[in-house]
Amino acid sequence: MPVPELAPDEVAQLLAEHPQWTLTREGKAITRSFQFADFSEAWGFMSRVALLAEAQDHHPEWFNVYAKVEVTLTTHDAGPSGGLSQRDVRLARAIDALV
Ligand code: H2B
Repeated sequence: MPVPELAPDEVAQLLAEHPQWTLTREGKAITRSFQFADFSEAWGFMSRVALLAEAQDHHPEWFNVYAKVEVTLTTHDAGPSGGLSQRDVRLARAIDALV
């Protein structure tokens, strides 16, 4: 089901409220890097994010190596070919509340 893409002022508000996230993929996604003490902490974080993602039916793209986790949020169903939506705002907010 198509989801509305964020308007430019909504993207600006997202970045202002979540300064650790940066725009990527020509403004179609946001990304944040997390550094933990070790793999166990990183995996614990990923497990908690996975539960949030399932509850929100909105799933991150991510990369993990040992204690580092890079999270990218985008909405595949937004606009004609994917982009940012309120689903990404909601998940970014929930992830930020975890750390
Ligand atoms: N996650 C992300 N990142 N984008 C989506 O468009 C998306 C999703 N769609 N998780 C969901 C699942 C969709 O396929 C279900 C059917 O609502």
